[in-house]
Amino acid sequence: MGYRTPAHRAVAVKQVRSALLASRSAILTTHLNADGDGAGSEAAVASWLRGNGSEAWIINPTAFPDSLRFLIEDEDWIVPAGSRRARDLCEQADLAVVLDTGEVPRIGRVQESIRDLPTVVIDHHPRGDNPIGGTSLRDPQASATTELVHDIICASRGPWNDYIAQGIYVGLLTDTGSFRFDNTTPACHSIAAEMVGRGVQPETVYTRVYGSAPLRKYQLLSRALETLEHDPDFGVTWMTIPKDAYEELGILADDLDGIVDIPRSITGTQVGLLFRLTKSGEVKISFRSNGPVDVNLLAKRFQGGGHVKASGAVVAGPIDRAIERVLSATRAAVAQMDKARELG
Ligand SMILES: [Mn+2]
Repeated sequence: MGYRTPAHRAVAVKQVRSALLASRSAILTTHLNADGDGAGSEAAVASWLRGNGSEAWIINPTAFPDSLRFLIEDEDWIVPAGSRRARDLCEQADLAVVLDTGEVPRIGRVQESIRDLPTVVIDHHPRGDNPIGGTSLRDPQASATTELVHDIICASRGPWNDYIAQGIYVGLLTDTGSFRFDNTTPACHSIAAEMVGRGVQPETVYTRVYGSAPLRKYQLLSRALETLEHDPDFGVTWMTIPKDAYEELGILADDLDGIVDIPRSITGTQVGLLFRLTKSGEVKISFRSNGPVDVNLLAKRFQGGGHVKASGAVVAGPIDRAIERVLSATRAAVAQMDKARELG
């Protein structure tokens, strides 16, 4: 049973492919705090465009995570936003490619740099309130943005290389929680299999992505676990990253990857939450759903968003007040869902 690009996205795949192939110099970007799918998409698109003889540069709104640098074929392609070089490259570019988000606020300061460029969006998030314009390939049915990137590269028959295959694989791996979440589709496994056939080594990739956490991550986790709380009546479990530990240990944003899966994994949990105070004194919330509660809708009530089962938002402090507000909205969402199920 071979994989084929689903018919409903075939037209958009071709439009985006044409826009990409017409570019001589493209700026690639992704959402704040790039994850495996954002960085994997950038890695694959950059190598593919370079393989076609175009220039491709990666300019992200926040620092490119050190733990994902191995994905990029040539680290010189990564240019810090706000630098003189970034400005020059944006001026010379003829296209901006936004990956793994389609919303203006999610690309932060990069929005200003690419304002005058034609834009292509490749994304699998549900459309939000502030969409980026231009040519787009958006499909929430895709398990990861790299699934869409795969379709574009297939529609062009390559050229392939190891970095393209690895970037696509890592997007699928990380966005499905290592092929566990319900966005793990036959398509996702077929494409992953194809990438292994193209030379990706699952164990090597696993070790680089998950098997080499800095000690500080677990030191932080042990402090955070002391805050773990569970409300059995509503199936809500939450945890807070202690601010002093965060600072003392020199924690980086990507050290927090996966920590929200702990409250989510407690028996009886419908919604898992992680709270963290940011440098600017706001409170960042990660939402994870195990059941029918749509945490994209829930996060939207706090001007955030994401996916049905994984989303985020940032609200004003102080943290105790933020936790109170978010918990009460979460309990209400669970109660509403339980009621709908009783009636249904
Ligand atoms: Mn993604």
